Amino acid sequence: MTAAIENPREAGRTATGRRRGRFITLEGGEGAGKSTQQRLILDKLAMAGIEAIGTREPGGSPHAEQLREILLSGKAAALGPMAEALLFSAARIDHLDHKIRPALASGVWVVCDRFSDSTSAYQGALGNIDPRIIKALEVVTLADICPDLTLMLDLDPEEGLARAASRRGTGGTVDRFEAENLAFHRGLRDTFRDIAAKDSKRCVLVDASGSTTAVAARIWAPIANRLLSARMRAKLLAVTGNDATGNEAQ
Ligand code: T5A
Repeated sequence: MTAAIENPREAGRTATGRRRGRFITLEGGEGAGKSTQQRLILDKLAMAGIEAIGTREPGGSPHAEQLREILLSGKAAALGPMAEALLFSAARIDHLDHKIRPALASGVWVVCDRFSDSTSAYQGALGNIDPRIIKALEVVTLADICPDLTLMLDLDPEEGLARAASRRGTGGTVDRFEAENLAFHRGLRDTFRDIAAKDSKRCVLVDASGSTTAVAARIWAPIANRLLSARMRAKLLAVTGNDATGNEAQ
């Protein structure tokens, strides 16, 4: 027996021999279109014959959803950014343990609306927490997990906030972070761009302006190019006539 077979995780295989699921995260400012694009990615993965689930942060598991309510209502804001970072991390640990890790281990792909880069940006950079502390928190929280691909949706914050406001309509309430001023949201955009530039192996910066369809095409190209096998692309090509890598059915 070879070492690779003895250690299925290292070989990218699950214990049953199925390939480990891929982990895609969507990051960016408020109203950049992450949830919209997550739905479109899941549709396309299904067409390529890939079993995938969508999830979100904060939240995604029952206990993490309870923490989401506390965090987004602003009840934890008075405790300061460090306490908020710890609460986001606690939610993430539960989410990883109960949803993300089991899915990936069984060969299911996971598409997550926000993940650890949001803690780096919102609590770290804008909450002025020392990057070494954020890094240490990440090591403890994520352990063996790292996204295979992070799509950073880049949009003028004024446009993003306007999109979020128009979706909310007149009845809805603004959450804890959306309520921050424009300077905060501009700082966020810079921080996400910075994260993408520093970790280009994992991250792709995507222009999130323009129509939903135009953004979806920009998003799908790196997924197809980086994560899809030839068999998956062929299936997509057969179903849609286009695999988004420049190939078209004859
Ligand atoms: N947070 C989160 C932290 O501070 N630290 C952390 O560690 C984590 C994980 C989460 C909040 O928590 C903070 C960040 C956030 O403030 P949330 O409600 O999940 O709160 O907030 P967002 O993730 O920002 O979700 P939004 O729904 O506001 O933004 P999305 O998902 O980026 O945007 P989406 O897809 O819902 O679209 C918004 C509207 O725009 C339209 C949609 O139809 C919708 O109406 N739209 C477009 N319109 C025109 N053109 C396009 N291309 C469009 N795409 C979408």
